[in-house]
Amino acid sequence: MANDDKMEIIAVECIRRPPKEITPENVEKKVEERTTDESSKAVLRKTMLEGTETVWDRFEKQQPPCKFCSTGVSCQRCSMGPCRLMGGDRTRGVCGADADLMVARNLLEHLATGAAAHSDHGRDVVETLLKTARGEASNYSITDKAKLMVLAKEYGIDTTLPEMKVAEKLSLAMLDEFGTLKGSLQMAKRAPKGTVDLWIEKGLLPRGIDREIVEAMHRVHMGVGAYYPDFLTHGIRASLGDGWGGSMMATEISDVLFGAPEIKTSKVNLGVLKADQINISLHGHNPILSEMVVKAAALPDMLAKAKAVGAKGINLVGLCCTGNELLMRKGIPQAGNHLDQELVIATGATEVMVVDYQCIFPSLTNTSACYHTKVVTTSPKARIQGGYYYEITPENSFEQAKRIVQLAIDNYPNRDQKRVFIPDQPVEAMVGFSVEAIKKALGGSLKPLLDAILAGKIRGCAGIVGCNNPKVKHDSAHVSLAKELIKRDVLVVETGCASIACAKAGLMQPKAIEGAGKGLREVCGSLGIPPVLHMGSCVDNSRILNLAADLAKEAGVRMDQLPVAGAAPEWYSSKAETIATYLVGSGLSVVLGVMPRIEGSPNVVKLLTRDLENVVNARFWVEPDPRKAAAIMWDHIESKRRDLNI
Ligand code: XCC
Ligand code: SF4
Repeated sequence: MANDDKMEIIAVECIRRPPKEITPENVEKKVEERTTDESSKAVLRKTMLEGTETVWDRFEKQQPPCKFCSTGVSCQRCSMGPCRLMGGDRTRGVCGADADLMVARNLLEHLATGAAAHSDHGRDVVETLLKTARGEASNYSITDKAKLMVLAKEYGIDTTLPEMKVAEKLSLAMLDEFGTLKGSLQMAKRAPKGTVDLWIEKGLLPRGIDREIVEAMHRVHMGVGAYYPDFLTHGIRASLGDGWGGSMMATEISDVLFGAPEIKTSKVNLGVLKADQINISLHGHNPILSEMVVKAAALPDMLAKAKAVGAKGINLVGLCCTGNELLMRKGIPQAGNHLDQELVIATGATEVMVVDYQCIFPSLTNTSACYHTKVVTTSPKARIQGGYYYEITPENSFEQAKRIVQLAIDNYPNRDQKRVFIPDQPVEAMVGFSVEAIKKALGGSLKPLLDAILAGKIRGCAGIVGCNNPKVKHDSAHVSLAKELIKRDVLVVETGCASIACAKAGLMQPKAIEGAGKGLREVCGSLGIPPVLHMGSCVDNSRILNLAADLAKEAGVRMDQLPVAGAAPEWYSSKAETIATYLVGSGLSVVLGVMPRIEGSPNVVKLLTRDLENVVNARFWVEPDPRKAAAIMWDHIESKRRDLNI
């Protein structure tokens, strides 16, 4: 099968660790240091014995990191620099920027990057709905009609119009909100009135998604502002535009197209790959393509072709947030999270890894060169040297998905069965906890949850979100933090790679209530649900916002008054910084497990960890130890309870 002629495949090399570094003793030691997940350990051991380079090896080679960069006091913004603030008489860049400005400016740039990534994904989804409505994307249809109508009402669209007309008007209204000539984002008004009033008072209400991002990029240019707190306020506004705009659109419109998730059971960890089937892993963030691969792989003639090459079937597995989208809606098994991506290839059992965008290691094609896996890129925004490129559009996605499945079938005979190793114990997980599914489980509204909180059976809720980062032992902080919190009767909701970590650890099974406190055990036990709920992908942190907003409205309080806290124990990406910032901006305080690059400015640190409280009634903490982080969150929840007299 030829690659699309738009891109020539350049052969890339398998990168190997020098064999001298590997001894039987250090393999075991390193495996134990690097990950807590048993299935990841087993395949990581294989990569080390085979000498295949992984993210952990590259991380070691980067140590020690540059201390100016890691504390935020380096700047490459203009060509009078680059500049570093080295202390002594070197406390300003060439332009005169001091540490506070450098750190604040760098941070705003990260926040804008994260907001842009989520929101551009959101726009891709909304554009797909627009094309569907106009009859230009016949592979897609409207699955959740009720949700379409709810959104249409919210946007003031006449719901008596024909369904496709409603969908067209809704997509156009949403696309309008990227630039926006009107006042502010429609869905931000889902927040309780007290919270919206606070945003208006503090000048934080986002005006338009792209507008806030463009303004951020303007502000970080040399010689615009030099009053560091302004950068942080604007960072909150741009982040709120992501949370209540771009990300929320991605979530809501994906639900309209593919259905709001419902509670279901599936399997997770590297053991979901199958030795006797053709394995295709779906990696990235956007469900627009992966939903089509699911359809294509189910075609009877594809199964026949798979059998013709000696395979028993076609097995689809998810990775990262594309995986979360499919797991939540379709129950497609999830092979792993961020740090598992190379391991999926290293099992030797993956015929094709399809990627869309975000969190995809640029070196995946090098990893695939060590095995028989073919990496297929699909977005013009995210091609990778050495990968196949099958460009996906809303119009051609099903045809391209069929080509991708065919590529996997054709590649199956190239698999070297002697090099295949698949860990044998996938873990069951109950998933699919959209706000709609949670309400349904509770009998139609959030009132029973609120009552349980008021009665003190559940002390409060915690959102554990975000990535993996080789600075933290893979999955360890997510899992320990969740365990500590449920023990204290705190209901945990999760998204992204955090949720995959806890699913792999068995915390998303109803029987995980054994580790919960008495009250939480009773509530979850009577509903037959786990104490740790999977709410979806990274953009689905908007579901957490909606849940908190609904709960606050049910209780008649602002969001910042809720006994709720957030955490990102193993975050790495700018998207996670943006998520944490829109949670804080919405009144939900957040503990970060990895220090952001801000330590070079004690003033910025103080602003984020203390003074912000006076602006949005919420703040950041940084605490790498998950036990201490749990204690911080618990204290916070208890203090909110006291303030509410409950
Ligand atoms: Fe990426 Fe969403 Fe982070 Fe995982 S959690 S490493 S951003 S895949 Ni959102
Ligand atoms: Fe140096 Fe200022 Fe240019 Fe940054 S903006 S590189 S601090 S001169």
